[in-house]
Amino acid sequence: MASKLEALERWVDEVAKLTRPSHIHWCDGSDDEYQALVQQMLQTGDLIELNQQTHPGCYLHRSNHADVARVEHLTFVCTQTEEDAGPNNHWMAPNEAHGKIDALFDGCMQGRTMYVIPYCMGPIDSPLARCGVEITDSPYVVANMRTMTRMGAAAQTRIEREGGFVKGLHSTGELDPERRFIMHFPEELSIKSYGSGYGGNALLGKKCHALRIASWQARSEGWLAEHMLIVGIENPQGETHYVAAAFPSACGKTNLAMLIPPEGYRQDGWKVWTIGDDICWMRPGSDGRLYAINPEAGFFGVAPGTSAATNANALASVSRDTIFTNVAVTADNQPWWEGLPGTPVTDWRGRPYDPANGPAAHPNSRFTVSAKQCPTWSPKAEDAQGVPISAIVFGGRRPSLVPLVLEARDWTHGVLLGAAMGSETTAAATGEVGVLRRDSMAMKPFCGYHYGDYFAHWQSFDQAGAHLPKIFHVNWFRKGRDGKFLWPGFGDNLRVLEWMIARIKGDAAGMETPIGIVPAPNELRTTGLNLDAATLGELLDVDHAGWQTELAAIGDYLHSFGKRLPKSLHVEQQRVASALAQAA
Ligand code: GTP
Ligand code: SPV
Ligand code: MN
Repeated sequence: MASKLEALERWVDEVAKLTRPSHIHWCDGSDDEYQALVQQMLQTGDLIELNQQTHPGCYLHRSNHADVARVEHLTFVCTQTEEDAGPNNHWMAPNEAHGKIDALFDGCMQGRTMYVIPYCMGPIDSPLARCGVEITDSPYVVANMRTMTRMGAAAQTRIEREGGFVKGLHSTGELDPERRFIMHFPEELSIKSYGSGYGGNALLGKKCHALRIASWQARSEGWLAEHMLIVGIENPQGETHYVAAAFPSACGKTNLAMLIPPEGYRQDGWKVWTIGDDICWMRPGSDGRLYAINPEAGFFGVAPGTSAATNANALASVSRDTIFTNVAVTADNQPWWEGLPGTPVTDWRGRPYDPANGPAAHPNSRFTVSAKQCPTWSPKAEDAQGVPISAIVFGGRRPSLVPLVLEARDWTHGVLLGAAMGSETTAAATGEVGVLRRDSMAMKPFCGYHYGDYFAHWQSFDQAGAHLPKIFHVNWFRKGRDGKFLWPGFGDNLRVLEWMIARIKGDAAGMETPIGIVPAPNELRTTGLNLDAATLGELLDVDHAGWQTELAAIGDYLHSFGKRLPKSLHVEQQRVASALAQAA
């Protein structure tokens, strides 16, 4: 019998003919392999050793200074018809795309080693998990993929058993922004990425596979691939509710996934369990509930703002065996970023630190660390069946208008809340920061197909026999007249999650408004918080006139998806708009 690895071997041969490497290395994912890669990168300067007394096993990578974030304008979804990619994606015809990018790959690995990385997204024995193979010429990518995925021999065995896998071809190329493309071929289950060594552009298991390609597969197979954290909230009675939350890039997923309960809550026995911080794959179980896995095995987290006060669990996680990318360094060679105590002496580009050059750490500087190093890592993260989801939460950076928390009346209203999401842009992608844009379900950069079809897919889960999670919308980022955040955020976000769980259990009445249900007076626990009644009122206020304008804008936005938008969302938008008109 022909080995099912033949397809893989054939593809590796094809790629080698095109890129012409001098060596081919099949990654087994072992410690020895990792250590050898680290030694090699220390020699080439790809990695810089950090203080091994304070940070054993920690290294710094400085990427090219023009290659520090995802590049949405160079990211394409290449479906046969433009319509299938939708107005939410940049599109190129598959033939044209292959031609353009293969010309760049031609001979690009001469004199270099080509690494073949078999990986599994999700627990290796999970029916929800999916495998892929990334071919790359970047040892930095190999090292990161080892932390971020189940990489190596076990994944290769699963591929041999199943046959199918997602093909990802990557080269750092010349790191020339003029010769850079991130291309997706969902119909071929393949990805080609050239000219960037950075995060979501280069670690193809993450955004390219686990979101853009997986969302396409999920649609035809009846599941969901989402840009969501997964966190378990254990109450003093010992019940754990799992929450999946979609916030756009750099809008608080990692922080919520590993939050530390406020003091009073800790004393009462509240606990938090981390399952995932960026991506969630979920599907209905036989009981009608949605079950979720985290397809990743590590965190590629935003460094700036991570501190003992905001995210002590992340800080503890990165105290050893971590790769830092584009952070600053202190006099005694410790990693440093804005938000940490101490003083930087060298900035992210390796220059002597000078405030005139901007922040010492790049605003999108990151840490790569195994999820197992997180003090709140949940053993359930390895559960092949996934965890049952009690609540889905949407949210974004909205300096005004959007209240702290809102509950959807039903699934369709919840899908509308997700579709209507807006958020200020962040440093996670190149381009202007702080611009408000629609980012439906936090998937604007990651949905591998037409948003109209995607909303219809979300709607398709609302069936007889389904026991779907309640849907909420949150906004930790409302600002007062002084420009400061009104809500303390971070650990105190548990107060909002507590209210959600009370709603799920039928223990809180809530208060109806035209745009959804908000906490009734005194339902949000604020003991121990330095928050006056007026500020709380502002956080929960529903400005009817402002929302009428917002609903009109949402209507226009939905309209842009044309015939593929499910009618039910139009109807829902009109229902909310007329409820607002009546209340005015
Ligand atoms: P990606 O990895 O890009 O998908 O980002 P993310 O959604 O995981 O965001 P992350 O948790 O890393 O937070 C991004 C930034 O927002 C950090 O600088 C945090 O300190 C800050 N942040 C997170 N949660 C809160 C919050 O509740 N309130 C405020 N004010 N800032 C927050
Ligand atoms: C994001 O931008 O949402 C990230 C970082 O999680 S990256 O892997 O670069 O996509
Ligand atoms: Mn993300």
